[in-house]
Amino acid sequence: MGQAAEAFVGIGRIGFEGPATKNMLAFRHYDAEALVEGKPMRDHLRFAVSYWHAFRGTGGDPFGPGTMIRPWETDGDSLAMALRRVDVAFEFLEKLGVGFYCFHDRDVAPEGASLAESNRNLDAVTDRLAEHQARTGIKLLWGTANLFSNRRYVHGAATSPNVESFAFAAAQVKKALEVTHRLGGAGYVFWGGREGYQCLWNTDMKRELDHLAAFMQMAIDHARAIGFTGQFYFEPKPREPMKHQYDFDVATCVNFLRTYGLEKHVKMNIETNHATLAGHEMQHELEYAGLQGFLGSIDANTGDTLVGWDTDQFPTNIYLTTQVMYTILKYGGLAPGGINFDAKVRRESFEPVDLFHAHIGGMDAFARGLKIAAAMRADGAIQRLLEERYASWKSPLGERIEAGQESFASLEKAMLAQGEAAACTSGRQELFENVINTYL
Ligand code: XLS
Ligand code: NI
Ligand code: NI
Repeated sequence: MGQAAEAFVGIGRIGFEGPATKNMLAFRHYDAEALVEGKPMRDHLRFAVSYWHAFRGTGGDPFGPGTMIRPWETDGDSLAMALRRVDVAFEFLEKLGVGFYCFHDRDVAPEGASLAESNRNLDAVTDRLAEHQARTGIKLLWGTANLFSNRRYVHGAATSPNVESFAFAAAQVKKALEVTHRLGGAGYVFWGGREGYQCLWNTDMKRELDHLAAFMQMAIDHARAIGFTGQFYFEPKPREPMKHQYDFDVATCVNFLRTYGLEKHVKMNIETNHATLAGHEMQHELEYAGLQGFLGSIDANTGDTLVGWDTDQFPTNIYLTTQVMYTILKYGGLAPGGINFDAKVRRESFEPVDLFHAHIGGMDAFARGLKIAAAMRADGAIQRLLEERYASWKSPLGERIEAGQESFASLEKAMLAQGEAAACTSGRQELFENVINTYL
């Protein structure tokens, strides 16, 4: 590994300086070693940078090409460039002070003219990634395969009507799993990409779902065969690029996994902007995954309420991060998952320093959310209000119903004797909301 030229000139290691600092290239709230509920912030949050957005994002949109100024991008999609880019990426990760990164196979290494050449490219880049991981201690939170950009995946990969698209995707995921394993990855993500449909008339949905399940099972089998013990994740998204995607939301994914007997192996990787595209709040998706035992990892970002698309913006809303961290603490944390910034700087934010501002803001927003959530839990006021709301279930009648000791007949008897149910209590939504604002 040669001595690479510095890419982010003039930017040093981002440090914790506290809320009063005037330095915008510093953390105000994220203090990696600080203890929250007895655990260092770094272990609660397990931040990861997305290789695809941070190092492959160009700022292109349907109306114009890329705008990003990246002085190190001199050599297109060549292998030499891919190797140099790894040096740049690790300089960024180290300076930012995050513990993890995530990638798709084709983010890190160029696709070759054949599968064998693509695999060779990936091996060469994996060597370089491994060297930097060993040097810095930075780890791979999860790997994945890009099964949606190449033309062969025009109709999907595991759900394609064309069998060899399925076969090629299988070969690609086999390799991606081996690389993830070699890099000690803590997890592997399945995100549908084009696994869905544009038109139901030309789609055999049952067959496609069966194929998707078979594909996942083969991936799990191969992972076990090579000794990969990381966590598998399924990442819900209702649409984009397809009109409908089979991984629509958490409830849909959980149902799919249970239907096909995959539930022991796969948890959810929940993305904020995908939750909102599905018509849910992120808190809903986290809560539902948590109560079902499927809360795995999160892709942190946010959408724009005025734009109905996956805009993948960096999260800065403290209310949102408080909801997220409160739910995560409630369900015992994310590890071996983490918080991956699946977010991109705006097309108009085209300078390298903007990558720092974006991640610092996201990390600080989550650190604040964590501190606020912990304060709420320590104080217990919300928990007490919640218990009060359900207090009637602590009555002998409530306890008997919850214990399965009542029936329609016995309940009818009780209500006939009484004539009317006891008056309902107020929901106190505004009180709950006001209490939450006392912590912000
Ligand atoms: C796209 C998805 C994707 C996954 C990984 O919308 O969020 O980036 O996280 O394939
Ligand atoms: Ni994502
Ligand atoms: Ni997304």
